[in-house]
Amino acid sequence: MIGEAAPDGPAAGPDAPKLHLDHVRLQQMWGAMLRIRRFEARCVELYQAQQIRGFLHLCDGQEAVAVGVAATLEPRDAIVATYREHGQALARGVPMKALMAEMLGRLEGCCRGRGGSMHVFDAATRFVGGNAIVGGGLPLAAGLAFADQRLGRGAVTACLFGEGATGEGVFHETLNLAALWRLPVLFVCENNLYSMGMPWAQADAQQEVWRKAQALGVPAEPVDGMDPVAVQAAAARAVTRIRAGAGPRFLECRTYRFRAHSMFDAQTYRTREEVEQWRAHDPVERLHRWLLDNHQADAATLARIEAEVDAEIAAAVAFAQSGTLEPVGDLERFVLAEGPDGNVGPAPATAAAIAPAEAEAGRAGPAEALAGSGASSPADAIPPRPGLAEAAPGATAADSASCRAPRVPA
Ligand SMILES: Cc1ncc(C[n+]2csc(CCOP(=O)(O)OP(=O)(O)O)c2C)c(N)n1
Ligand SMILES: [Mg+2]
Repeated sequence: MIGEAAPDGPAAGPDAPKLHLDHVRLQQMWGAMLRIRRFEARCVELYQAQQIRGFLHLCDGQEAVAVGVAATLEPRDAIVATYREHGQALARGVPMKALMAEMLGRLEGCCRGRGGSMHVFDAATRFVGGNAIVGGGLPLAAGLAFADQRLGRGAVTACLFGEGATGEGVFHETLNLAALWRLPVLFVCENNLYSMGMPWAQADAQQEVWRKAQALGVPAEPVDGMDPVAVQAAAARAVTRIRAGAGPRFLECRTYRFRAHSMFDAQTYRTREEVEQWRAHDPVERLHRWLLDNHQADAATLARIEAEVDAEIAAAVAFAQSGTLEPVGDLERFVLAEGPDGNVGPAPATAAAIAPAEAEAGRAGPAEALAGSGASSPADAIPPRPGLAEAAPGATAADSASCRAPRVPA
């Protein structure tokens, strides 16, 4: 029931806090979901007016998951998402103006307009994308969490994905390693019952997604994904345990998308009746009604929040529309980084990351060096660049060796 935390599930621990939300927080929660709903509705209009191009996947119906999960995270934490990520970006705190400008492909966007709807990224809020590959975010989240763990940052990575991703091999590989190495990842599956036009009922032998995670050694529980309070309560319990070093946790948030998979979808795989039945659980409408019925808000307060949301969206659209399109001459910028000598090479972060492997490959014989390079013949192999290892101060071959054999944390 809205406003009350669900009883402790299997992912809960003895020190898990109870969730107490006052009326102000519940009103904010409603406002946060409405903000996402209206933002995306405006995106549809801009898409139809051909101001937003490419693909557009809406989370219409799934707002409670984004809002409930984001509420449990701290600034040091990270989020890894899918192509259905506008709501999660907004809930995380990616500025709406920068997000709308990104949607319109403007230089003022959070990725200079280069990411667009499916690849929203924002370093300041550790919103690590936006990923078009189903399941692609899972190993990325594990990698981030691995780095956070080794650097002792105490951060948690929330990884959100659809139930379709749990059919990918990478789901099993990632959860296995996350459990083995006790990585600080909160896995959040948004089970909206469909992968494009494929009903979950016809796709997987295990209909209860959380049991798949449980089988891989990750404590898991199902959650009402249409109730932001239930999601926040479950996520808070899980995050407490993860931060305490107990390893990953998994939530299956049972939810539904009211609109099409993307903008081109005849939706022949489901009936209008089914959509209407789910609309009775609409998280935005439901919390609105609950706030009024339980005297946690009056109509004037909710109308004021609504007006603030609309004004913020109007300002974001105006900002984006008056933004700049990147000059064609700049298109090759950021593909390769310019060095002090004006020559181009891998960007510094990439160079630092690959330096240990390059140093190692440089010492190995040709056959060994080829083995990890993906090249089929010596002619295809990229030769180690002399001097690259020195470009990454402190990076040594020993580092790369220790990366291969991580210790299980105490
Ligand atoms: C590896 C891979 N396979 C197929 C696709 C095509 N594809 C795009 S979205 C999608 C459905 C994914 O469904 P789900 O994981 O449940 O997420 P939802 O769209 O429901 O949020 C598919 C198959 C893809 N992008 N990546
Ligand atoms: Mg799905």
